[in-house]
Amino acid sequence: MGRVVDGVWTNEALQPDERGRFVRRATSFRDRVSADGSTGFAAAAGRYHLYVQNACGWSHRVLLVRSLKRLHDVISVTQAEPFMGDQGWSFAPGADLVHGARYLHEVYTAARPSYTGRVTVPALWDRETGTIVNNESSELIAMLDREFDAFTDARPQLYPEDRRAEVEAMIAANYQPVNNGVYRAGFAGTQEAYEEAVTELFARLDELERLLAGQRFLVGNTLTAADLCLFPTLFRFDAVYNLHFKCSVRRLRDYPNLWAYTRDVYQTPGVAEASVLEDAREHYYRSHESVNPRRIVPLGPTIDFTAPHGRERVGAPG
Ligand SMILES: N[C@@H](CCC(=O)N[C@@H](CS)C(=O)NCC(=O)O)C(=O)O
Repeated sequence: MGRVVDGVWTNEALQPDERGRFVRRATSFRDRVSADGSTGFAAAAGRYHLYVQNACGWSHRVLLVRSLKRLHDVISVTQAEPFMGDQGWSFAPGADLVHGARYLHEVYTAARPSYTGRVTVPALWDRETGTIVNNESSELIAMLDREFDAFTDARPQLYPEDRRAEVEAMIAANYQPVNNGVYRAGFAGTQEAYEEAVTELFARLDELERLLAGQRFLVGNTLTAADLCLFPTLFRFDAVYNLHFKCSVRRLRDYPNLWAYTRDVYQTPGVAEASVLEDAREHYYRSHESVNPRRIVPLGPTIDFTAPHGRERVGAPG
């Protein structure tokens, strides 16, 4: 995993902080697309292009919202290759419809020639101004949910007006212990940093297990953005994080409510088609040389996300 310094790709290893903890840097493209164009980036069909990889949980959130909002014909997508090598994310020949680039870092330096920082997916490219608008998944999902309604008939309420604050609070509460927690465990440089991350991760999963005994989804009984933010981590949990990142205190399948809830979200129309576990296995086990130097991909476990979840009546009145 390298980064760009003053517009030039440098291949440097990821460094934990002085206590061995994994520290995620803030992303640097933070503009917004708006329905009325007041932000300088007006929502439009065919104007924006998403760079993603199915393996990446942050990309997965954005692909889920694009799928549920049925924005397939409005926002085009380039999938990077699942394996991330010395030059970071790369594209199969011809895959990058906008730039014809070989590497994602070329797209970042096309946006900002003197860019310094990491080169991450997801990233939203604007064909009109020739730049990356935003590369922060939590902001991208809110934009896709709110700003493109003129271009789709799909109306899922991912941030219901009366519960928006609760949805945002739930997303924030799961971010550090769970979504980022698996990375903090997997990329920890000391035993202490690893244990801190894993302890917080499972404490939060235990809390969510209790919460989901009484309600179908994270914020009440309808699916919201909070579920689409948690789901990518749960979807990868047993196949990747449990083994590769040593999140091994319990498996997802050991949590009856969380496991059934994960199947329930998976079986929501639009979710399965945007969820590709094979790319995740290929990416994590093969790309992270520091974690898995021989790049051996484990066989199994086989996980059936299509098994009946039985959660239709959870939280329902009567
Ligand atoms: N804050 C970003 C994080 C994105 C991110 O870290 N993506 C990973 C893939 S899962 C990446 O591209 N990593 C490459 C790198 O850091 O060099 C978001 O949520 O969108």
